[in-house]
Amino acid sequence: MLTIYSDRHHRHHGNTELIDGQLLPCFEMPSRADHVLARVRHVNLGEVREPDAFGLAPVRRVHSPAYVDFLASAWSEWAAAGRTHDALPLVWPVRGMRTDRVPHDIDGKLGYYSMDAGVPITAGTWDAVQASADVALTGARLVADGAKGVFSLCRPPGHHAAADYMGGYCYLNNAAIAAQYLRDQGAAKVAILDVDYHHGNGTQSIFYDRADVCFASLHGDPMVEYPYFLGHADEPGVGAGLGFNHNYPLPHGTAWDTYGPALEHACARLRAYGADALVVSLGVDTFEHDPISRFKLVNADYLRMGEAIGRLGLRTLFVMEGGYAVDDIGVNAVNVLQGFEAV
Ligand code: Q9C
Ligand code: ZN
Repeated sequence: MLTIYSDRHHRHHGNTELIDGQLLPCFEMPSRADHVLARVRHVNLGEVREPDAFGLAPVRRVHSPAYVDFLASAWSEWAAAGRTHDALPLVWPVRGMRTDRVPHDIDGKLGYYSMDAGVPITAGTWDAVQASADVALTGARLVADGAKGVFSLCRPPGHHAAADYMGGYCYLNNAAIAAQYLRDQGAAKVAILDVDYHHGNGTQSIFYDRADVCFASLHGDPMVEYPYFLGHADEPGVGAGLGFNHNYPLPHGTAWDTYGPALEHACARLRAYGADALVVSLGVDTFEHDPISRFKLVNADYLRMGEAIGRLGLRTLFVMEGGYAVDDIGVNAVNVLQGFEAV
């Protein structure tokens, strides 16, 4: 399988994350992608190729112009305000507050365009974020041109980012941008399967009212897990999109005996949908030793996961999302790809 990778992801390296009341080093760190790339090379998965530059037009097919402009200028506005540490949001417009006016001040903008504080913006973030979208788009073009399976080794991840907000380590929604690109290249129907431990709230919200992209997600139950405010089973889609959104909230402690049947159920939905192509949001934070997650999948389960995806028989783009057990992230992600290829 071909892997698309850019080392420009190194330009995004946040310093600190507020978690459990503590300021800790960011779990979403550059070594994550380095370990996955090392594993791709170790098992000779296939050629590793640099992304092409697509510019912002395919990004704007998914994200609002104002949000893209915000991302592009956030660091320079932050630096112009005299700040030297990472830019981070700290106040949000919740129930009853005004969202019809975008503040002029960078602190107000950071809150307006985010859902949480897990999104440090550094001097190199926008460059890395654009490279990550290009990695997804390059893979999508290869799939559109007929490739059976391609791995877009994206970093930073994307599935928490919606049309006009960032969150959960995500800035641009790489999987959504790729899915939209596949549509624009002629695929009538695109399926998205999100196996990251966390609900793909951004992807769901982007396609929630659409029938041309069907979204299925397996994740920690939002009653007890981030992102808390989306991802329940009773979110079927709206309008034309009714019936094209499928959530599988699963309890803490979920192991393969529960996960496998849920995955088969999700795959059956996507099979019935009759997609022309599949995008997989490939997070491996479902792993038993993931430091911020509560599922119990083991290394070999990722081979089974890849086989189940492979049995769909669809042209498939794998887009890297989460996974924070750095020592195992490469084995687990590449196991999915090898399971897929073994079908
Ligand atoms: N107690 C992705 O996997 N914080 N994002 C969770 C856990 C945010 C994860 C706190 C996790 C975001 C792409
Ligand atoms: Zn995740």
